[in-house]
Amino acid sequence: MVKTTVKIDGMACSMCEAHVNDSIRKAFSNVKKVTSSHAKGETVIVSEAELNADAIHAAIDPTGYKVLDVKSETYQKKGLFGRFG
Ligand SMILES: [Cu+2]
Repeated sequence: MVKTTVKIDGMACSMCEAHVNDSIRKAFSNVKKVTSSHAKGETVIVSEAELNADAIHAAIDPTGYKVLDVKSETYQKKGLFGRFG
């Protein structure tokens, strides 16, 4: 799993967040989870494979919001039993 953090300029409310989330879900079929925050100006995407940064731009650009930065990292779900291991 890969966690992608996208810095996005222009989101002002929860409607904007929903708009961005929808665009990401439409653009990528392997997205498990997408969460946007207009307060932080970022969208966090969890997907099975790394997302192409150009494709993220292509998905967000038409919405009118601006992608400032895309960062990917390996995502490990912290299991309940992790602390005992
Ligand atoms: Cu809005």
